[in-house]
Amino acid sequence: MNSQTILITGGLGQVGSYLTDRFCTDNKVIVLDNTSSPCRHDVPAGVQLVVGDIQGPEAVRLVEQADVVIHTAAQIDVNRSLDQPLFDCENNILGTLNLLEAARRTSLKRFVYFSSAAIYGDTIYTPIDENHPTQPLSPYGVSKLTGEQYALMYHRAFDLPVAVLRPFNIYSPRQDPSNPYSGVITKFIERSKAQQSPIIFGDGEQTRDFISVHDIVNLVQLLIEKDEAIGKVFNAGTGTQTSVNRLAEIVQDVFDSDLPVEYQKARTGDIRHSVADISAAEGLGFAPKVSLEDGLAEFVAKM
Ligand code: UD2
Repeated sequence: MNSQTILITGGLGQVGSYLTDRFCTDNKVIVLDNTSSPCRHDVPAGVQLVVGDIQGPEAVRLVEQADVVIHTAAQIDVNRSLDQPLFDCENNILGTLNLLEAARRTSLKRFVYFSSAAIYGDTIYTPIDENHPTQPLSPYGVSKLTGEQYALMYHRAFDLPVAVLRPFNIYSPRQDPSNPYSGVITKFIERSKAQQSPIIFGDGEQTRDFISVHDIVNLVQLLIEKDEAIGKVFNAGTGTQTSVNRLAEIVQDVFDSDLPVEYQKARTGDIRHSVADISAAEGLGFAPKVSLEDGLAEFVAKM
């Protein structure tokens, strides 16, 4: 990738911070972040940090300077979206639209939009391909889907070179453990560190497609480099489904723990099975590289 000016919205967040780390060595990276994410990181030397909102005029100015926009900034808490749907809508829909509208007047090389597997809602069939019905179960799912629709419409109507990513369950050691809604991997690791049993909601036979943030970064790089990605949506998963019971076993192996697992009542609305069909991403040359075992070992190495 030749050196470019890359604007990363949400560049202090769990995913944005890894994108910043990867791209800042060969590019000029500008991070726009409102510092609402509890996962804060030192911005690497040479990266410009602008504290501000994606809905504001500052965001417009920064989009105008960029060759590439990677838009990860969002209200990401599903439960908060249920409590405050207007807040979710303003951040995720109006914020995205503000960036797209600024991008429309530029000659951007790529606008990468971070959507979510939450847009699919209940699983009708597995593996979930990009044509699977979209029936979101939360305002968050609706706002992510609406953002996608706007982005793809800007491609069709205004020729904006948009590419859309639909991540499944992303994990990384930078996910904030104090957030009650952080992912199951972070939860299991935190409890194992404290020598407590993992808590499993339900029978543990529900499955997820857990993808390391490093594989997400690799896929984003392909979305920027490959023109075939323009105007398309891509699941970001590994194509492998892992049950929560199996995950607990792997975490316990990593921590060399034999504490019995604790079972509690299943979460209301929990999806039973989720696994991505990643053929579209594979068509761009994507292949997930980080196994769950290796990804979890990285948590221990960072302790
Ligand atoms: C993921 C996303 C969420 C939303 C949703 C849409 C993450 C962290 N969350 O929720 O933002 O997009 O997908 O479908 O990626 N579990 C336990 N014990 C725990 C914590 C969780 O058993 O201590 C179970 C939980 O009931 C679920 C599974 O683990 O069956 C995964 O839970 P999660 O919160 O990591 O992610 P998920 O898929 O519910």
